Amino acid sequence: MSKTALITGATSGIGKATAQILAKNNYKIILCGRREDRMAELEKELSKLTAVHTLLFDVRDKKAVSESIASLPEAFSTIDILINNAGNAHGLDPIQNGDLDDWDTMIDINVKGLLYVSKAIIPQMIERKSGHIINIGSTAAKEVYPNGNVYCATKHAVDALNQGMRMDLNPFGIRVGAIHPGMVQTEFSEVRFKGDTDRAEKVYQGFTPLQPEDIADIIHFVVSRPYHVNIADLVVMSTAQASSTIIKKD
Ligand code: NDP
Ligand code: 8X3
Repeated sequence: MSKTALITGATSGIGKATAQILAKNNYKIILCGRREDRMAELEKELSKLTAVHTLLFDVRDKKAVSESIASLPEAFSTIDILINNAGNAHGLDPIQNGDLDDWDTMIDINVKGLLYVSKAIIPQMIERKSGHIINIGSTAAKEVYPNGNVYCATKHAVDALNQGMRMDLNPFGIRVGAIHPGMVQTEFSEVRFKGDTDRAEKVYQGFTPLQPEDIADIIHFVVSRPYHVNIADLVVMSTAQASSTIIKKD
C-alpha cells in the first residue's frame, strides 16, 4: 500500500519539488500552503500521478492547523510521513535595525508553526507506533551569519526540536530527522527581500546554487530507506559553498 506524505509549504520551492518527486514515486500526497491558486494547479498536475488532497492553512493559526488536519478524509487520514518544510526568512538586518514584525513572523512560522503541525500529527504516529518526521532546517541551523540573527535562531530552534522529537518519540519507533540545506534557488530570497527580485536574484549569481529538486531527491532517498534506517541529521550544500559566508564565485 502506498504511503501518505503531508508536506507543508508545498506551493513553492523545496516543498513543491518534494511533492512532485514523491507523487512520481507513487506516494499519496497532502499538499499544505496558503496560496489557493498554486495549490489547485499543483493538485491538478499531481492528480495524474497519484492521490492528492490539499489543505489550505497558515501554520501560524493553531486552530486552523488542528482543524484542517482533523478534517482529512479517511483515505488521507493516516499520515506516514510529515515533512515540516514551510518557512522563510523575513529581512536581513543587523540586530539593532531588526523589524519586530519580521521577528514575530519568522518565530511564528518557522518555530511555532512547525510545532503546531507536529502536535496535530504526532498522536496518530504514537498510536500506530510508526511514522517519519522530516524537519527542514538549514545551514543557518548550524552556524550564524552576519545579519541572519533571528532567522538563524529559528533554524537553530528547528535543530533543537529535531533532536528533542527524536528522543521523545524514540520509545514509539518513530523516525525523526532533519535535512539542512545551504543556498537553494527558490522564492526564499524574494520573500526575505520583500519582493525585491533584483536583490533576490543577486544572491544566486556567480555560482551554481542548489535547486529545489536537489533537496527533493534527497528527501525521497531519506523516506525510501528501509524502516530501520533513520537519516537523523544531514547538511547539504552546493559544491561552491563551504559555509554560510564562504562561497566560491566565478
Ligand atoms: P519558498 O519561499 O520557495 O517556499 C516557502 C513555502 O513555505 C511556500 O510554499 C509557502 O507557501 C510556505 N509558507 C510560508 N509561510 C507560511 C505560512 N505562514 N503558513 C503556511 N505556509 C507557509 O522557500 P524554500 O522552498 O526555499 O523554503 C522551504 C524551507 O526550506 C524553509 O523552511 C526554509 O527556511 C528552508 N531552507 C531554504 C533554503 C534556501 O536557500 N532556499 C536553505 C535552507 C533551508 P504559501 O506562501 O503558499 O503559504
Ligand atoms: C537558507 C539559507 O544561507 O540564506 O536557510 O540562510 S541561508
